Parts: sequence; structure tokens; C-alpha cells
Amino acid sequence: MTSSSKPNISNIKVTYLNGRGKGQMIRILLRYLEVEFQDIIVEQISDSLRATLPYGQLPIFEATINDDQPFLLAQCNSICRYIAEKYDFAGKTDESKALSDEVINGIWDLIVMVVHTKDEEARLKLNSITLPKFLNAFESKLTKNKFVSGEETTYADLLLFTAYDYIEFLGVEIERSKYPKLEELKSHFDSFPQIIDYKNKLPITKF
Ligand SMILES: N[C@@H](CCC(=O)N[C@@H](CS)C(=O)NCC(=O)O)C(=O)O
Repeated sequence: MTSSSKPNISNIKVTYLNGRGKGQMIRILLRYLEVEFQDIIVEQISDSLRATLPYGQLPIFEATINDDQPFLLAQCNSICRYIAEKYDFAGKTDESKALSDEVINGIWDLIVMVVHTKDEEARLKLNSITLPKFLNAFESKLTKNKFVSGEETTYADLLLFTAYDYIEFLGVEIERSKYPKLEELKSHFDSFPQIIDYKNKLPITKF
């Protein structure tokens, strides 16, 4: 899972709100890779915190590089890609990396639609058309190859697994029997002790 040479990084801190949202992708990735980090949870973004954030938003990732260089990164997807590259979980080829990127963009398109669809009629359309469209797209990738970007697993698989759970957490029912490959992916990640521990300790949050 981790690369043979030790990454030149220490004092990792992840700061996010008291919820799963965008922060969970970073937290679960670090947990899966068994990377130690400080999980900083804030109830809201104070003015003093906001002043330190590149876009005034969370999550952010902070670390020390080569023992003395502070490093700050914002934007959830950039953070996940950076961690995956650092710990050899981004995919080996340009194509595998690009397909991982594609799937992660798809995951966020779907999550954003789920989060922002409140109206009942729109919700029905989401459940009957949009959700199956996206889940079938992921399912077909997992049918073609063992993992979404090929025969080797990458962080895109872990984030897809996380999103699959998260969509249900957000109150959308998934007809799981229609997605046997996604179910297989779920069983794959649900069997790792660090993932079991992470999920068992997930606090009750609103989002
Ligand atoms: N594109 C950013 C979006 C980050 C974002 O929207 N963060 C929200 C929380 S999920 C936030 O900080 N909201 C507070 C605000 O914008 O004032 C990312 O993917 O990290």
C-alpha cells in the first residue's frame, strides 16, 4: 500500500468541519494508507481561520516537507491526488491516473446533485434517472476491469466506495442488487481493519 521509500512528509494536519462532506475523502484516504495525521474538526470557520485559508474554505491539508518546509494545500480533490501520489496509490500509468480523475469527477457530480436536490419531484428524477446513470457508469468500469481505472486499485476506488456509502447516508436509497460490482468493491474495502475502525468511530453528524 505505501511506497517502499518513506515519504518526506511529517506533521500532517487535516482541518474540516464537523461532518463527513469533503473532509471524509481525505480522512479515509489517510486512514486506509495508515498515515498518522491530526484530524482537526471545527464547528464553523471563524474570521481568523478564514484569513489563513487560500479560498476561505475547508478542507485544508497542512504538513512539513523535508523536516522544515511548511506546506498548505486546499481543494479536496487536489489534496486527495497529492496524498495518493505521495503514498503510491494514484495509479502507475498516465491513463490509470486520468481514469481515476475521471471517476472522482463523476463521484462529485453525483454527490453535488444529491446534496442540492431538495424538491420532491427533482428528487424522484434523481433517484430514477441520475443515480442509476452514474452508478451504472461506475458499475460498467468495474465490470470491464477489477478496479475503476484498470487492474490495479487506486484512490479512486476508495473514494468511490466512500461515496457509495455517503449517498445512502444522505438519505438516497440504492437498489444494491443492481450493482454487484459496486457491492464487491464495498466488501473489498469494508474488510480492511483500518476501514472497519474508521467506520465504527464515525461520529453522528448532520452531513
Ligand atoms: N472546491 C472546494 C470547495 C470547498 C467547500 O465548498 N467547502 C465548504 C465546506 S464543504 C466551505 O468551506 N464552506 C464555507 C464557506 O464557503 O464559507 C473543495 O473541493 O475543497
